[in-house]
Amino acid sequence: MRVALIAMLLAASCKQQPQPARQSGPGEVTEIAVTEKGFEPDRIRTAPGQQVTLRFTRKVAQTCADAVEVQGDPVRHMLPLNAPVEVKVTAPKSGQLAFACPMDMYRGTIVVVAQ
Ligand SMILES: [Cu+2]
Repeated sequence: MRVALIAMLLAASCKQQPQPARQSGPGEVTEIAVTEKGFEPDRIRTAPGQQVTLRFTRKVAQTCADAVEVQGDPVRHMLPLNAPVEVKVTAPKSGQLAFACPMDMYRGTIVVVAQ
């Protein structure tokens, strides 16, 4: 609870600054489409240690990205066509967290940005 509160306060105190386009805040869901180009967006910024919900929706039938795997998560999340699948991840304290299709051809990155 305390961590969530601090995260909310941090988010509130940052309101004056221009927000990056794909910032994922507390409790927010980040929509990620799977298209012929791969994951869109493929870069999501978030705060250190933030819980992030990624909602993947596969929009193309012919793609090898019919599932997604998140670094450090042993679960392969299947992505049925046009059916949103929510994947909860916790951002590391710094650095990045990668996600990719099972063959590691299409990739995305969650970038931790210190607030
Ligand atoms: Cu692939």
